[in-house]
Amino acid sequence: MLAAAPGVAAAAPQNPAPALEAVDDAEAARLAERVRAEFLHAWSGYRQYAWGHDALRPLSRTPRDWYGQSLLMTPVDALDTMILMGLDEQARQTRELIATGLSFDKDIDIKHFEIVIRLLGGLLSGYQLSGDERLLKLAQDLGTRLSPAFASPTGLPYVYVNLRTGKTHGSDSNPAEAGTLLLEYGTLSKLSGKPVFYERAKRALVETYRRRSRLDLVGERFDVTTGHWTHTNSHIGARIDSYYEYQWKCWRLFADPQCLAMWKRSIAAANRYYPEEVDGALWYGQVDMSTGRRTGSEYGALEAFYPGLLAYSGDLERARRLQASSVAMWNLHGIEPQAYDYRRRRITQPGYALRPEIVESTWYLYRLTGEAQYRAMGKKLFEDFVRYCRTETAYAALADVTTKAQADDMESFVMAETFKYFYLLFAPPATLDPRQVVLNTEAHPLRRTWPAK
Ligand code: DMJ
Repeated sequence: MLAAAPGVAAAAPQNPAPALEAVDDAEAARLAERVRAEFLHAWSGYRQYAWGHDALRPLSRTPRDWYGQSLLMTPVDALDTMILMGLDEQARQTRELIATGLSFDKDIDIKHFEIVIRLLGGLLSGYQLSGDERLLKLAQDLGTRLSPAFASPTGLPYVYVNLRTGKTHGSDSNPAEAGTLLLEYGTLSKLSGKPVFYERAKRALVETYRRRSRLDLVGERFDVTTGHWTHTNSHIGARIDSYYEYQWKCWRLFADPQCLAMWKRSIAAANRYYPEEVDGALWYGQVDMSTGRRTGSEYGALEAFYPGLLAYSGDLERARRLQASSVAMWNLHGIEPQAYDYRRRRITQPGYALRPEIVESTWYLYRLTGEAQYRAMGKKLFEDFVRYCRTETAYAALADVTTKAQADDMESFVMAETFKYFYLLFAPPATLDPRQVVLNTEAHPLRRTWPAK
């Protein structure tokens, strides 16, 4: 019996997964072409109905701007995907739109974290892939305008900053928002020769880590002015997820030994306290950061990034097992929910926001193990994704994975991440080698072009 509504029992995901046929290289090449065509389908919808705006609302076919004025969120997020896909003409037009049409001199209070991972990350990778200096100039201007965010009594960044005045507000923040900044600001430092960007972002990560419990766990929310925890739930999901990701990736990109030291302690604690075995399957749930006491058994679309991170950092065994659980959760309804209670076997948040994390993990696992099962898995994910989320105009989120009712939303990360990871999974390996570049949390590839320490 499949769940009909949130809170209704779903089939057990421990049922054996249906056998998948291997994808050979010729089929992979065809799939890469299909992914490219579907990316173009979504892009043409954006072009036709939302050109110059932040995003497309795919059902009403209307544009959406996050702050009333556009920051070209979708074009900046999409640019490096176009370059990697060899969509040269689309990439050229998009680069021109950004270089001539994007200005940060706007009296708007923007969300620091989102703008860093999407725009700063996208401009830097766009610059590295195209050599267009105008993108680097925009990144420097943006980095400078965002910098007041760090001027709190603790060095933990405020949530909002005004792009024109530098005025900040919002002190209710979390480890993901404070700890997922260093790849972007650090790269900006290396490319601009201004160490201050690196230093501020590193301090934010260190200040978060410093506040860990004696179990080496962090909580879900803190106040940036006092530095005190306000919610002590600890897990790998929303508000914490990429705090782990950046400790490892900053070691990879910058060879900063402090990042490696933080990573080692953090990941050891995460792998000790979060996992649970249920009917032979491995899941990661919630615990209290101070006591390690279990507080919840939810796993979902965001948590599905973790197998990829485990694989990337060399822990293939855990990665394989947790990926099997992610895919089992996906297969319950042919699309994963935002959150699933694996003990009660209930969907607790039924939406699907076109999220990339499960595809991201599939790609890392395929590239790092070379095992055929991951390309086959990716093919199934892609077919389901197209079946349920494609619209006449573009792609739409699902309001409920059990009914497949669509929602009027196509986040820019679909263009930056979801299509990119699908493409990379099927494209020739030389398109992007995870051993040579580091992808930020929005899948913008960053390359070390500066001398190693
Ligand atoms: C993206 O903006 C980033 O991947 C972030 O780390 C988490 N959420 C979305 C995608 O789901």
